[in-house]
Amino acid sequence: MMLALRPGDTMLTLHDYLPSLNGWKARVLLGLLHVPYRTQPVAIFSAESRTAKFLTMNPAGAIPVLELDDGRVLAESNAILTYLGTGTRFLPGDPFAHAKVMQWLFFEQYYVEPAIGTLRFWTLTGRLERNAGGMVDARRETGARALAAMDRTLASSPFLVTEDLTIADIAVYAYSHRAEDCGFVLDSYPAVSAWIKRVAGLIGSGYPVHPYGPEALLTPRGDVEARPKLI
Ligand SMILES: N[C@@H](CCC(=O)N[C@@H](CS)C(=O)NCC(=O)O)C(=O)O
Repeated sequence: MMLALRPGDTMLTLHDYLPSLNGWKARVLLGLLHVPYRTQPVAIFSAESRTAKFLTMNPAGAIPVLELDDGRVLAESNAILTYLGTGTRFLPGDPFAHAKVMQWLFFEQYYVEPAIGTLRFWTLTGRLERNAGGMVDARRETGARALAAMDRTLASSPFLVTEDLTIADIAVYAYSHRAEDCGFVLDSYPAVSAWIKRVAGLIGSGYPVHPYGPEALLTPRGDVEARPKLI
């Protein structure tokens, strides 16, 4: 299978917002692959992700976006992982194992990011109270379901798909390893806790999780509130 990129072949630009763990996924894989890239910061809380120019790169108006040398652009964190991972040890070429990786990438976008990622964002930026009730309860239930599903798989396997780290682990780890930020108890999921240690050891310490800054906090003016989902 062809590599999408060879180190040194190209200079990529990652349109990113540092506290985002969706952006973090791309940063981690670029780092593990030793692919150099520039960062273009996007002030998502000042609507920089909603300008006409940005919307030509990602019609959904969200980071991360990977821009190639030739101007082509790719949005959605897990599509970026798939592109960068193609032909590398982080994405198996065998069709079944490849599809299993996709299973976990879709799982992450349905059960993990919208539940744990959103609850974490609400918790850390003062939005939890405002959304209390059904909105929060449904996400707590989905997040717990996700962690339980991961725990079942990881009870008999060191990683989600193969005997080693793949982009499935990077994607699912991103928000789940910070689930305690929004009240989940990871000790209740022993196989997940052991996997988190394993993945952290392989990723290393070079990819910090950046805290949300004051720009992300809910303001009494309410203008930030009016904006769409931000995690
Ligand atoms: N499913 C997308 C979600 C991307 C996303 O929600 N990005 C957030 C930051 S984590 C964003 O840029 N929000 C800005 C906005 O919605 O205006 C992915 O995995 O990349």
